[in-house]
Amino acid sequence: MQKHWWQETTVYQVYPRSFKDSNGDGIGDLQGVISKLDYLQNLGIGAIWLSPVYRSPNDDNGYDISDYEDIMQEFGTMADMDKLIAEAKKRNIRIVMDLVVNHTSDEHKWFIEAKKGKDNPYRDYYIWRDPKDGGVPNDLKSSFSGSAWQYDEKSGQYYLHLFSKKQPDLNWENPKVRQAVYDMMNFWIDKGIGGFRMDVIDLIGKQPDKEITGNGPKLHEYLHEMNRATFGKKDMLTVGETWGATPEIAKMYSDPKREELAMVFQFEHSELDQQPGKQKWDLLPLNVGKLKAVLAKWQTELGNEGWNSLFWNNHDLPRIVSRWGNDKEYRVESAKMFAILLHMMKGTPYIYQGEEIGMTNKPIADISEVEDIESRNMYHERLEAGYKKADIIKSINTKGRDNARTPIQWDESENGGFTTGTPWLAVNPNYKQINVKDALADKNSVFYTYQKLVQLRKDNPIMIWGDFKLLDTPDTIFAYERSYQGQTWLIVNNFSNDKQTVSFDEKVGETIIQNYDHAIKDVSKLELSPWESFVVKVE
Ligand code: TEU
Ligand code: CA
Repeated sequence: MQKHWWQETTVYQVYPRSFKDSNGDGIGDLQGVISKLDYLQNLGIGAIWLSPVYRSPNDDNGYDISDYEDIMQEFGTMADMDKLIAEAKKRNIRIVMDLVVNHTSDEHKWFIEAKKGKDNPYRDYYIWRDPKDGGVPNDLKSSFSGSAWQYDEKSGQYYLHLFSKKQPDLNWENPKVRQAVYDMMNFWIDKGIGGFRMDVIDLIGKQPDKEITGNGPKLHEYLHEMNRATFGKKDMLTVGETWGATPEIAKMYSDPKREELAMVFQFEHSELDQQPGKQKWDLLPLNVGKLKAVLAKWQTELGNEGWNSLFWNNHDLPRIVSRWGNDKEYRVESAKMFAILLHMMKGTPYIYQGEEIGMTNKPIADISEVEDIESRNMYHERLEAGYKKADIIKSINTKGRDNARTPIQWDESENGGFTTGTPWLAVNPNYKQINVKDALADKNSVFYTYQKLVQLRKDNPIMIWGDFKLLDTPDTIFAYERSYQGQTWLIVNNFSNDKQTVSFDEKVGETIIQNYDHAIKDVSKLELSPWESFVVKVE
């Protein structure tokens, strides 16, 4: 397999709205990102996945785009964007743009035209259907609650929106839509970006009349066409967001021979703490044994026909240290364990902003504190359906997207140094204890574990190319080996609040990284501390 920069690098996701506000309006912006590039360079990352910065009315925080070739007013200007790309480049950081082309905003000029009538040239850019028996065309549901069909008085037809009604789905069967998307991608490629993260890309092959949304029959044909028309010859980082991927499907996207994408985000591990067949709000405790089985399967099944992306967090998921770690007694230990466990696996690691200092979920007491459209719509839907308010709030506190969207805590000053104004979403009140400034000043902080992992990746090809083998241990211990060119590393993680004993046959040498400071010499009888994690060379 040919080697690529995007296999060797570490990616950092910036959610610009919450990263750093430069002008006191309470909203993070591009100048804010530019002002923190030195910090990111110090962390060592090689690419930034930038959540959407395009012109948007912000019904879904920029995932509803009204102009793909312009910048959201609150975030700055195209000149700021060009500056960000150039300043990042000076620091060997590539900018990976978020590509949201399953849908546009209803305020996009294509949709404004399309709404004008059935014979408008843009009508067929979207998906319109006649009513059925005086109601919606079929039972398709929106991810943000309710029907996926919205009635349009003027034409007497419904349009499809798999997300909010302000996010009408594009009609990928229309070749003009596809060409318009490719032209737009080339506009950005010409600016010197490093790639694309492709929002819900597995939905573009949908067949609404058959109620097929994910993994439609023409999905891979479209992606191959996109590859050829845009980034194909440019060695870019392209990562598809694919909720419904199995390893077999992932290989279809990322087998180099097929000329589609570099890799995908798969979410199988992320759905283990919800009741099977239900929604993420229907909570279930994590079974660590299942998590190990799922991750090990993905580690081994892609072989040379695919490449993994590794992540615990993003702007849609609760923070890992609160979700599966212990953000109270063992915040630092468990945050470091998740870091080591993830970065030692095979694939390209992604760090979500704030993860590198062990930021935590921010609990809310009332729906008035929630900004996210997904949580708000679910709240009202479930209230009407008779759920108890306390249970809904519990689901939001456990799984709601605002958990990961609170502003970055830069220092101990008011609003965590994120803004001098009123933040668009309240800062987590723990900013006095958890912030970047303190993390940088403490050589034992979570930050330095991340920094070290990023550097280790640069120095040790075994981390990138080594084979993965899960070791047979009790459920609460997640242990595996990586092997490359005659060398083996042993990675041991105690996934629990309790001490654990475990033994391995290996003779071990040098310690590569660990989250406690006692020496690791003999692994034949180990007593692991809570959330202990270490990596040692096998002799
Ligand atoms: O997310 C896709 C998606 O399906 C999420 O809404 C997901 O169901 C949920 O948040 C998981 O808990 C992408 C973006 O990442 C998300 O921010 C957007 O809201 C969505 O697409 C629509 O563009
Ligand atoms: Ca601002």
